[in-house]
Amino acid sequence: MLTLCGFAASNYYNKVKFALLEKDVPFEEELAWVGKTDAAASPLGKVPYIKTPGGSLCESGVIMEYIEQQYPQNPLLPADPLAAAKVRELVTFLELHLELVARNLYPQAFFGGKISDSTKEKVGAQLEKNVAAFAQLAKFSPFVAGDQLTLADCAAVVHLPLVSGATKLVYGRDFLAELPVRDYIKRMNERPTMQQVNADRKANTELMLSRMKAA
Ligand SMILES: N[C@@H](CCC(=O)N[C@@H](CS)C(=O)NCC(=O)O)C(=O)O
Repeated sequence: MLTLCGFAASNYYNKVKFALLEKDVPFEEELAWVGKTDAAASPLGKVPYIKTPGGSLCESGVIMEYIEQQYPQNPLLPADPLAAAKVRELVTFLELHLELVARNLYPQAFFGGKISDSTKEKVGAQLEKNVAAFAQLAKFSPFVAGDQLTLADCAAVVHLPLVSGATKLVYGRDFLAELPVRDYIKRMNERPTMQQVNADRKANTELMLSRMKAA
C-alpha cells in the first residue's frame, strides 16, 4: 500500500492526491505538517512525499510519473511518445513557468506581507511572458492537453487557481483572464475526485489556521 504524506491544504499534495484518486490507486494518507516531515523521505522538508514498500520518494512531478508507471490503470499519459511528451511540456510550464514565478507574489497575496515594487514589476513582466507562452500550448478542449484527462490536468487544477488569485490580489487583474480557466476549473470541480480533494483541503486549511492561532 502506498502512503501519501503531507497535508491537504497543500496544492502540491493535492496534485498527487488527485492523480491517485483519478487512477483509482489505493492509498493511505499520513498527516505531516511542514517542520514535521520525515527528513530521510524528504530531504528539503517539503510535502508531499510518498512511502512505498520499496522506499520513499519526494517531488510531486516525479511522484506522479512513478505512480503512472507503477499503476498503468486509468492512464494519465497518452501511449504515443510525442503526445506524452506534450503533456509533460504542459506540466513543466505549469510548475516552472507559472507556479514558481507566481510564488514570489504569495507573501503579499496570501500571507499578509509586502513585496517590493521591483519584485512586483519583475514578476509581473515574467508572468505576462510565461502566460502568453502557456496559452499557445494549452488546449482546454475540454482538458488542458486535449480530449483526455492527463497529468497536465493534475497540475493545472492546483496551480492555475493560485496564479489567478495571486495576480488578482497583487495587480488587481487576473493574468489568466484571457484563458478559459474559470470554466475549466468549474468543470473539473464537478468531478467526484476533485470534490473529495476540495473538501479535504477545506477541512485541513481550517485545522491549519486553528493551529496557527493557538501557537
Ligand atoms: N517542488 C516541490 C514543491 C513542494 C512544496 O513547495 N511544498 C510546500 C507546501 S505547498 C512545502 O513543503 N513548503 C515548505 C518548504 O518549502 O519548506 C514539489 O513539487 O513537490
